[in-house]
Amino acid sequence: MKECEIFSNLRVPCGSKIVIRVDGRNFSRLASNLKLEKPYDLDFVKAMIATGHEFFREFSPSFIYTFSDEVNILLDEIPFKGRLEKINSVFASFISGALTRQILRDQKFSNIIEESGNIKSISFDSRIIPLNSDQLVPYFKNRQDEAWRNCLNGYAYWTLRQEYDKNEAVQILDKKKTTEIHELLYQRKINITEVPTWQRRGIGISRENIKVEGFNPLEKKKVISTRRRPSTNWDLPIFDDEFFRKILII
Ligand SMILES: Nc1nc2c(ncn2[C@@H]2O[C@H](COP(=O)(O)OP(=O)(O)OP(=O)(O)O)[C@@H](O)[C@H]2O)c(=O)[nH]1
Ligand SMILES: [Mg+2]
Repeated sequence: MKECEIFSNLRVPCGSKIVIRVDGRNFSRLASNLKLEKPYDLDFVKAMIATGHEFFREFSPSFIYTFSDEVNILLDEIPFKGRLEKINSVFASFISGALTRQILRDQKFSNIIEESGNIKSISFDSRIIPLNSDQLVPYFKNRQDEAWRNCLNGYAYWTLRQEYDKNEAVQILDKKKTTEIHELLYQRKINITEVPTWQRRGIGISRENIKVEGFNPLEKKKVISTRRRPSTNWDLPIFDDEFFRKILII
């Protein structure tokens, strides 16, 4: 029956970089079940970041970019001989498993789960985006624009929900321009341009050179060496060529 496995030969194009983007399935329900803070829950965000670090240790990507329930993974070296089904399924299941573990490790979340006794399993969808070198920065800029839209709309929606019900809040925001949403928030004492950078621009994980102190037993003295370790950037700039030149070459 091997001949029925008709997708098993699909492979990513040779020579291109790839991004794998995983996105949480029905995380609006998860957010409600876990009683996440709105619009941002720092404990949930930390669980997503810890998941990213676990991914880094296992698969050594070049860069991870995350906001809300999505994780963008940039790979230089294509794993599993480029087999599409294998990459998508392994990565999505790895992220689901790792996030589940991180959530269960959090005392607040595990209490909520225990009390409700009704939390559905976490799952992610996954897609592969082959990119040539000219498309890499525009891709990440596009995701960062989405993070910003998500931030603006999230603040606007949850702020209005303090005064209105769901339908009214949606209706008020319908077809509003960005400047009008800024104004709406400003009237309610929220300056959206001053909320934490990670909420507006998302969070990155990349390898950084860090100095490590060691001991040389032959010479009996301290030595400083440089290691490359994954590091979380909570204060990303607006993505540009320069940013990617630095993180991908250093
Ligand atoms: N309250 C809260 N919700 C969050 C947070 N991060 C992600 N979410 C939720 O995750 C959802 C992500 O949006 P989507 O991916 O478009 O929606 P989804 O419900 O996951 O639906 P599908 O991806 O289509 O399965 C948001 O709508 C939020 O409900 C957070 O920090 N706090
Ligand atoms: Mg989702």
